[in-house]
Amino acid sequence: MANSKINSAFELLLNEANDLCIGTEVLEVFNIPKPIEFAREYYAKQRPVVFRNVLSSWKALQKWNGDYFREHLGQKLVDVAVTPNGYADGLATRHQDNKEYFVLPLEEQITMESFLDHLDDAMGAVYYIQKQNSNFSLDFPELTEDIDTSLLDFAQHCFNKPPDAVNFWMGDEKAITSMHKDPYDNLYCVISGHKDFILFPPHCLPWIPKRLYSTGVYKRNDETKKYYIEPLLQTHYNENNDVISYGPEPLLTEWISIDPLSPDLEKYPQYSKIQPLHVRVNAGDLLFLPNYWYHHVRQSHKCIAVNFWYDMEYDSRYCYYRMLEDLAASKATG
Ligand SMILES: O=C(O)CCC(=O)C(=O)O
Repeated sequence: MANSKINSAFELLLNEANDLCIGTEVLEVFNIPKPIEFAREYYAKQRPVVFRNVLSSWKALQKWNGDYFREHLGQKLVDVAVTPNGYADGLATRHQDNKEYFVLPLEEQITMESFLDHLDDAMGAVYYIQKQNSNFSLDFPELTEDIDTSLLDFAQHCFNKPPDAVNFWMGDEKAITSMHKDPYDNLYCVISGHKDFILFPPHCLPWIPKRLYSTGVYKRNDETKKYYIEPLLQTHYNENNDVISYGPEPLLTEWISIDPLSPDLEKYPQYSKIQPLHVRVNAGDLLFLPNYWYHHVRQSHKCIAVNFWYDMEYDSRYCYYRMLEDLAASKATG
């Protein structure tokens, strides 16, 4: 199909969505809804909504902060993501070849006490507890009683399955999660501080540039303590799924090219056609973020959050989305 035809179809998509107010606001609600209300108004329509101040009965709200963790979990080993610039899983230029890479963080295990010291070191590297492998359930059993998950039943009834992962997040204002989307419906609960989300609905895909990047990982030089990017190579497996070799091809990762905090509109003029949504989620608030919504996240100093990821339903909406991906890619390649 000619690019001009694809473009006018994309324009139709955006105009229809805007006329119908689809993906044009983040709703605010001041109570926990009934399950049927959540299912009908938010989940079925895949509308993001912040439930304000609904977590106040959680003990975590009163207890969790840097001082409490230092006193009660000070010697506990925690897995942290370390980066020189605050972008764990983000784009950065590797000066050796002046090429942009998708870079994974350096992963370290340190004590909670040492982690908290790093958060207070304004000049140092950026430390973030952000392992998305259900690290809350796996690594913090001593904190689970501070969270009453029955409060989330209104949504769990609707998802009709347990969460695939429950993640714990703690970091400072330099830690930024670059824009991406997830195949999960997300209940994001802020316990201390605030998080600032920038959102785009899934149908904005054609205007959000992305491409394949070589993948790297941050390493730290033992002597100079300087960080550098080490390129990663593709892994090759045999028929039993054992690793047999690496490379020589670089490992590639598809990632979003634009930074919503300073979009390069000369390079990506199409991005100006879409409007980001901004929402601050404060301590005690719960954000329902539907699957495949693009999100970019910043936070206040020592912000603490727990989120619940539920596997998305692979329904017709997903199929339309895949078609859109294919159309946008065929347009990009001409
Ligand atoms: O809190 C963050 O930094 C990122 C959260 C996120 O990306 C998610 O919950 O999917």
